[in-house]
Amino acid sequence: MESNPSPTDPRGSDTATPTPLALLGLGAMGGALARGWLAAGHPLTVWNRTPSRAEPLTAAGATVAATAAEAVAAADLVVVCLLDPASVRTTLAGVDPAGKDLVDLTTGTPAEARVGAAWAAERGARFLAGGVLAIPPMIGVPGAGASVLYSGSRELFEAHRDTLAVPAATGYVGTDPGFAALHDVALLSAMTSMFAGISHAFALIRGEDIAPGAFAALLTDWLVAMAPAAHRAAAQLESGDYRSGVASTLAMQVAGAPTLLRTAAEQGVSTELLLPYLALMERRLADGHGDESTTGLIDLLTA
Ligand code: FVH
Repeated sequence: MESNPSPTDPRGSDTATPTPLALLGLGAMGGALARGWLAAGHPLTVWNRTPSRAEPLTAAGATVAATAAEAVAAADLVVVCLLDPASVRTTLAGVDPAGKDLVDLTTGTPAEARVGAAWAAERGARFLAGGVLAIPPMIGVPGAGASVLYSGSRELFEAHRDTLAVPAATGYVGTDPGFAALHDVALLSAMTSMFAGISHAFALIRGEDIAPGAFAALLTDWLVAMAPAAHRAAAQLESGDYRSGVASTLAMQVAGAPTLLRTAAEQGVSTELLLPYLALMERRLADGHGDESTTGLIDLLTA
């Protein structure tokens, strides 16, 4: 585990020494990355399965390769940003990556990233996996908050960190090539549950004389105020003591849950997003942990 995986600030568009690189994949994300490196003056060779997607980049200075193999041959640093691990396998089949520094930003599972790393190692390439924490419009925009968490070859990361930091801030989370994906998916999973909560909250107020915009401001402030719960959970996981510093016990939260359900019923809103979490809380309470925080639910999920 790295001591400080928090992404560094983006280096900006003009501080990295121009480094030739190749990019496979010019979808929404790949295209945004390409524009970031080109704007910063990095010589860029691009390849995309559908060649027409590369055309707009030629005006910005990109060299278009006819094949993935040709693109890989064009630079020591090769970035891959394709739809999924299967498309990466298809694209790299028959490509010789020997001696290359391969950076795969394609979203996948930790195990899939480890398979990619093994594939690269068997062929004499260094490998770094990256989990992109951004949507395309954030890429290359200072202050927009785009970041990429990397894991795998630390030597590769150190050698190219300035170039990698051009389109998005960088963080390094360990030598295990699966860790970038694990961090990425863990964060995306938390985001998914947050989106579920936002959906339920808006469903409750829908049809009432409440302005969604005004409610959104309250909701945002509330979610930000509650976010430090992650640090409290971390401290309890590290200490193993789920009772320390508990402000809202599990018993209290289970007691309050029927109000959430009755309100949903009054408003004609489905409880399908709430019920799985409430059921987990009830199970933990039934196991005799009413005086703890909800950190113990993690024990149930991993049992
Ligand atoms: N866009 C986003 O909001 C998210 C943000 C977080 C990270 N994700 C991941 O980034 C990867 C690329 O996503 P994308 O947004 O660029 O995706 P698309 O615009 O759909 O472009 C897909 C590219 O992959 C190529 N491709 C698809 N299948 C194949 C294949 N069998 N062989 C070769 N290339 C393939 C596709 O080519 P084409 O359709 O233009 O010919 C695009 O270049 C992804 O892992 C996200 O989860 C983005």
